[in-house]
Amino acid sequence: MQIQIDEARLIGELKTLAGFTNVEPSTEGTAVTRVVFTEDDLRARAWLKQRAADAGFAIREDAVGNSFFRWTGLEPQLPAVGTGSHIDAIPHAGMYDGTVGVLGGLEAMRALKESGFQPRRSIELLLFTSEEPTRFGIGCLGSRLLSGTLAPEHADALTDSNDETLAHVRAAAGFSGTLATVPLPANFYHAWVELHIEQGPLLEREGLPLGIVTSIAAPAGYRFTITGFGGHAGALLMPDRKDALCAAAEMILSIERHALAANAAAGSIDTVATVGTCDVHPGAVNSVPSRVVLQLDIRDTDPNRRESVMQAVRRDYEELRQRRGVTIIEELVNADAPAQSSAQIINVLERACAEHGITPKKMVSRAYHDSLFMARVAPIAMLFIPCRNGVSHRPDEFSTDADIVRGTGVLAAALAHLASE
Ligand code: HGY
Ligand code: MN
Ligand code: MN
Ligand code: MN
Repeated sequence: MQIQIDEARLIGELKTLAGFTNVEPSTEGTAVTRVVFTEDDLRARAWLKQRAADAGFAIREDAVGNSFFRWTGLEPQLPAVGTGSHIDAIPHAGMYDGTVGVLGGLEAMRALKESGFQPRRSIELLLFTSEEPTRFGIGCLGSRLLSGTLAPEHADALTDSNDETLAHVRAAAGFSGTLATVPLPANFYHAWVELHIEQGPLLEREGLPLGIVTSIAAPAGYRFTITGFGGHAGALLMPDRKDALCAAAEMILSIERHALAANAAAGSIDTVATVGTCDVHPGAVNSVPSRVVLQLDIRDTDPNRRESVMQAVRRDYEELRQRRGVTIIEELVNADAPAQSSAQIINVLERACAEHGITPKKMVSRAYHDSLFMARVAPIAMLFIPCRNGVSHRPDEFSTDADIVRGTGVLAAALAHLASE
């Protein structure tokens, strides 16, 4: 089935959405920062709701701000077909991560409706709250709650860098009510498909227009607080120091060393580990750091191998803790299982690709997505479009209009097949 996608409308909406941001224009590309529940996020949400209302879709928002835009099918009592993604963006990011799945999903539904297609099952577009970990330290907040993977009381107690709780921030954003109402009932969705940029280089490198995600790697997050003995950079002599930043530096290199060793031992590339933030206290040039907080993001297609890297890191930091006389507190933020796509949904995506003359690449998603948690409550798969140089989470993140339109067209065909089942 080939559906006519309105390219001008879709690309125009992507550019409009990119305008809801609060960073200075960047020379590298279209820089976007859109942190959950900030003014920019709320304005973007209001704009999107209006676009969905204009298309005649029914709108629902849950207690954490997950938004549902439903095209009611001929048999509305049947489990619906879901698609969607996120619009929140980490600081100084690009304009395509997540937004292609939300606006591509909206366009796919509109184009199907305008073609006269009538779905048997309802088709529902989702906008997930806080896919990025930027504000509350954990990714996929909305889809974790929808899938019953995160306890509501734990979620509401999460705090941001101003020490404001999710409970307070979401209420101020207009999302009140108990989070206990967020988890989806069993079999709510018949199928789930997310369209997303690859955020890696493989499709572009192989000259392929589309990928089908067969599995999503398992992400984990840890926070380490290292406390030493600080003081005057001139007067505190070296033998008397317990420099927390020097200890942190050893930890960061230990994490890198063990991730590389895991890959070497397995002859794989599937283990990745990143210390993306390092908060130094007091952070003065002439003061020996007394406390450092590191945030570790570690992922692997094999959660057992991911855990073996953590065990090796723990052995290292136990030794350095004693040698340097510092304390090290490890906090688990999240340790998630990987997700497998459903063979049935993969088949439907392959069929939709074939109808567009495309042979897709089967691939692993090393980035996590809300689909990682939707896989807990529905059969899922994902469609990837290429992104230039594999770059993402940077202003120079870029996908061509043609790739975006092609991915949206294939998504529309897949939604039509799934909604007719
Ligand atoms: O980090 C991720 O994988 C996602 O882009 N938030
Ligand atoms: Mn992202
Ligand atoms: Mn994303
Ligand atoms: Mn993601």
